[in-house]
Amino acid sequence: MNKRSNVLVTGAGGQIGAELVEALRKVNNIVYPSDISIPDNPPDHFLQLDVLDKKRMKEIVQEYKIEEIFHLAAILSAKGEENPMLAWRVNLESVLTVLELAAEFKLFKVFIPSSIAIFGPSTPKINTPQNTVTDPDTVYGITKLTGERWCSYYHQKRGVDVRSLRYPGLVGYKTLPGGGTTDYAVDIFHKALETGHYDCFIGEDVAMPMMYMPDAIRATIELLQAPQEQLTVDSSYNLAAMSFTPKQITEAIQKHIPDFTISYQPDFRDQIARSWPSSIDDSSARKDWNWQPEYDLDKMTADMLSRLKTIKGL
Ligand code: NAD
Ligand code: AKB
Repeated sequence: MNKRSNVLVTGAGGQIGAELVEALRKVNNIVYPSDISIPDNPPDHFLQLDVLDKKRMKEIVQEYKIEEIFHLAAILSAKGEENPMLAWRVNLESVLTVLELAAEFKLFKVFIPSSIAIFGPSTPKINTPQNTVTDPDTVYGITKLTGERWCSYYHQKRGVDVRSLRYPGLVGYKTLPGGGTTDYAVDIFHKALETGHYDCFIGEDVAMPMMYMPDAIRATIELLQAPQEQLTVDSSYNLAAMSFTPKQITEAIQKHIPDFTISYQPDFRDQIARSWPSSIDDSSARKDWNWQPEYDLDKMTADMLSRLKTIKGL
C-alpha cells in the first residue's frame, strides 16, 4: 500500500471492511469505501457499488483516480451453498473486473482475499502446507481457488501487483459476520453475554484455524507494505494465528463466565467445517514478510468479552 494513494474498498460494509477502512485511512490519503448496500451510518466518501456492475466500477476508478483496490465483496461459504450461482458470479466475475482494471489503469496494487476454504477433504488437515492438494467442495471454496489462480495469472502475464491472504475464520467485536461457516466463533461471544447459553451449529470436536480481527487487519497492512521483491507467493499466502474447537472456545469463555453452557445441533455447516484444515502452516508468510500473530485463544477471549460488555452496556 502506497502512503499517498486513492483507495477503493469493495464490500466495505462487511466484517473485514468495517475495520479495514479505518486502518487504511491511517496510512492512506483518501479511502472510498463501497458496498452494494448503504450502511445506516455511511462512512466518509461512501459509494454505492454493485461489483457486478463493471461499467460503474470503471467509472469510479477513473472519476476518483483510484490507485489501489481492496476487493472484499464476496458471498461467504454458508450463503454460497444457499445460492451457488450468485456466489460464482459475485466472487469470480468481480475478481476478473478488478484484475482487468488493475492491468488497464496500471493500478499501484490490488488486494483480493482468499480463504482456508480453498482446501478440501483430501488436503492434509494438520499444519496444511502452502502448496498442497486443493479439492474444495463448496462453491465458495471453488471460487476462491479459481480467484487465486487468476491473481497469479495476472501477476505473471500482465504484471499486476496483486496480493492475497488465505484468511482463517475471523473473530471481531465491531460487526457481525456475513454468512460463513466460522461465524459460530463470533456468535458464541454474543450469546455467552446475552443469555449464558449457545446452541452451536458445528460439532464440539471440529477444530478450525481462526484469527482475531486486529491480527487480520495488521497482516493485511503488513503484506501490502512489503516490498514486492520479497514476496514468493503470487496466489495467496497461508496465514495462521490459532486453532480451536467449539469445546475449547467454550472452556476459554467459562474462565470468565463459569455458568456459560453450550449444546450442539450440527447442520450443513458442520460438514463444510470438517472438510477444511484444522491448522495451517504459514511459514512462507513468516519468512517473506515477517508475519507474527499477537492473539491466542485466551488473549482473544478476554479482549472480546471485555469489548462486547462495554458495547452492550453490561
Ligand atoms: P462479509 O460477508 O461480512 O461482507 C461482504 C460484503 O460484501 C457485505 O457488506 C456485502 O453487502 C457485500 N457484497 C455482497 N455482494 C456484493 C455485490 N454484488 N457488490 C458489492 N458488495 C457486495 O464478508 P467479510 O467477512 O468482510 O469478507 C471479506 C472478504 O474476506 C471476502 O472476500 C471473504 O471471502 C474473505 N474472507 C473472510 C473471512 C472471514 O472470516 N470473515 C475468512 C476468509 C476470507
Ligand atoms: C467462512 O466461514 O465462509 C469464512 C471463511 C473462513 O472464508 N469465514
